Amino acid sequence: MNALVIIDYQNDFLPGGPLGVPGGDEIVDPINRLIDGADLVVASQDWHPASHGSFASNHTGTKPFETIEWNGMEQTLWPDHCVQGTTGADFAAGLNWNRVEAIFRKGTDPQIDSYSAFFDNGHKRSTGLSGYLKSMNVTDVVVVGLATDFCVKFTALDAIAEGFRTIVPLETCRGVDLNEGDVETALKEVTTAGAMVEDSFSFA
Ligand code: VGL
Ligand code: ZN
Repeated sequence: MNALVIIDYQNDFLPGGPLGVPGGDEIVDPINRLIDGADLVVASQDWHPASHGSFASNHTGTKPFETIEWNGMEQTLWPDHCVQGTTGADFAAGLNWNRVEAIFRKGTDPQIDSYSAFFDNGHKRSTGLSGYLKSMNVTDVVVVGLATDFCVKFTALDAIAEGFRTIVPLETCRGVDLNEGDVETALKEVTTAGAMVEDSFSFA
């Protein structure tokens, strides 16, 4: 049993949005092909309260994309994005959302960020995704969406740690590359951890 896990394909992460990922609008067709072929399709949704501590606007004297120490962890500060109930937090048009069986929201606790669709960044709280996939007898997970060097990366790392055979098809992901080379480094980490990073992929 395989599952397609669509990461954070939301309006605020598309070009023109406050946290627009370059080329984020170019991955619709290849993701839709995977949606058609997957046994099970799930999605994550970045879903922050306006008071979220990952927003630079909630720390005086900071600017977006700075890194600070926050609650004992390194945190990149972001522009306000994916605020609960806003259009920016809505799933972006173009994907065939009808096949999505379950949605896992993350980043809801104002005191911690959550890049992975499985756990928060402190690995303290589970979203329930792992248990859900296991209850559905999923063995193979394909991770697609935004952004390669943040939420896709940490979701893939957790998928491997949770024991899933994990595939990341590059044609279905785009990265932020805050510093040039971040995407390359992320892909190396994911590969080293045991995921299969492939240019393109299709379900047999
Ligand atoms: C993401 C930064 C902040 C992502 C979410 O989906 O990759 N990146 N929140
Ligand atoms: Zn976020």
